[in-house]
Amino acid sequence: MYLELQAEGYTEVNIMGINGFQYLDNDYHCMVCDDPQACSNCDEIRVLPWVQDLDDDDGDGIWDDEDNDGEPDEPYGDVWESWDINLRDLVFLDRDGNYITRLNLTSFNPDPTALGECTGNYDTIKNLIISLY
Ligand SMILES: [Ca+2]
Ligand SMILES: [Ca+2]
Ligand SMILES: [Ca+2]
Repeated sequence: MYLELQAEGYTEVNIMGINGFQYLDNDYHCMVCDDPQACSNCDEIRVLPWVQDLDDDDGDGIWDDEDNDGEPDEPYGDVWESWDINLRDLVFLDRDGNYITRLNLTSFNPDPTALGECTGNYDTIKNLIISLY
């Protein structure tokens, strides 16, 4: 969708992923598909940026462990916590960074070939992005 929007002239649209802090140690290679040969559910390297949320209240770029127990002081990262994020939430911001809305992709399959009640989800998302442009 990102590449489609770019090709259609919506060159200032940005889409990025923010990995949950609680998934810090999970393998991310299939998510970003940096090695398509190693992953069965992706065919080509993905172009969207993928960043990692942290619990980093002191802002030093390292997750907080003030009590030195080797465990994070808070279970959720700062972005996921402050935005009350659930896994697979897709959050829409306008070009000024204002929150517009969100939907959850677990129950809203964005696959353009999706059938049944998911038919059209891809276009719904794309049209929402274009309406915010
Ligand atoms: Ca925090
Ligand atoms: Ca820190
Ligand atoms: Ca700790």
